[in-house]
Amino acid sequence: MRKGYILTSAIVGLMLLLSACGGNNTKEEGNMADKQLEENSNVISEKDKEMFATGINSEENTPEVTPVENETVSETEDKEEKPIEEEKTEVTSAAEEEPAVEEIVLNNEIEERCPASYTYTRKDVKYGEFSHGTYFSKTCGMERGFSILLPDGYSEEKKYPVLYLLHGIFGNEYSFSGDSGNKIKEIIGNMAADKIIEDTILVCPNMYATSDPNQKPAFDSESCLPYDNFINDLVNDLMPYIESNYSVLTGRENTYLAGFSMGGRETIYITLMRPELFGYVCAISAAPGIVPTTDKFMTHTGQMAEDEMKFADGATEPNVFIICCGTRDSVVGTYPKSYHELLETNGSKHIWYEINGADHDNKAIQSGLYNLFKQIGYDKSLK
Ligand code: FER
Repeated sequence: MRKGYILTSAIVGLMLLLSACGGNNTKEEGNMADKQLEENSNVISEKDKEMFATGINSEENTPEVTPVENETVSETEDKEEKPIEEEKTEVTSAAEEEPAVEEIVLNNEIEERCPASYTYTRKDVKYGEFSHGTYFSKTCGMERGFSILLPDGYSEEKKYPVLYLLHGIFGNEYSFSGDSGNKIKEIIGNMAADKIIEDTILVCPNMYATSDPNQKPAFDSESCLPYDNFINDLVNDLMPYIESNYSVLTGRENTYLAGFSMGGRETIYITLMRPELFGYVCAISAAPGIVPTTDKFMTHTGQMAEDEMKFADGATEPNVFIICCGTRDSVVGTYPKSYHELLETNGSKHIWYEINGADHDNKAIQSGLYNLFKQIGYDKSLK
């Protein structure tokens, strides 16, 4: 019996794992990106592949789905295994139970973990829906896509702040919207429901700003250039498009920027280059390459020299500039910490924190976004 149970569990576990990994590939482009990854790199482990772009970490995700395995135990199973039934009831009800809404004291303290009551799908909260749009990019000379999450009840009568959220390497505009495991929809909706933030629009661009439709990302300098070119597409094409086609509040107080990994790296770069545009910023698990270095993937020529990694003298700096990373990040390691140290040495104000036990994964993404919104809420409550 035990063998049968283990085998069934293993098969179901494998199926769940595969479907979780497929979550970020709902569109053809996502699959293409994975294919490209296979073709372009022979140094990346299977585990690393899953985590690029979206922060899906199958090892971290697996325990969350294990309770379902128990449901596959056949009725002919040995009676001695009865405790499994109890476990099942217990785990299922625990999974369904809505976490108590924690009494939120709105202060500016960083919390390592996003509380469960913010990642949870609450029955009394209506969440926004993602949709897809396109804009003409003068920078790239072509039509490009973005995903947008409008709050429930979005109305032209109101105006909303906007968060631009940048994906990881090999990602695209579907990387965040295609992964329900990141709980971004829930975090933004729950924090707005609790009045920590205003109803906020989320825009997820395609960060690969190339003018050659055949160019694809890879771990070499030339293939990474389009990521560094995204600053031009964002500022000159996407932001003006969003601002004239959606009901948004403009100006740095209402324009936020965040990104994960490669998106975190570009978040820091864009913030240092154009600090007057973004009032609230968070770079999560930022990838190497802002300054020259060689890591396990490639040699980076760097976007700037180490002593240039700072805000220009007299620049308007963001009200909040967070840099964070998991303590167990297996992809970018201590690069985010080195960015913090460089900024500190160069006298550029920011908040640095580590997420204990988090890898290059959704836990880090949830923590970064939660803390960004909390800091926004606190900062705006003082005004
Ligand atoms: C690198 C290490 C990590 C790199 C990019 C990454 C371009 C990005 C990882 C991700 O986006 O998940 O050396 O070089």
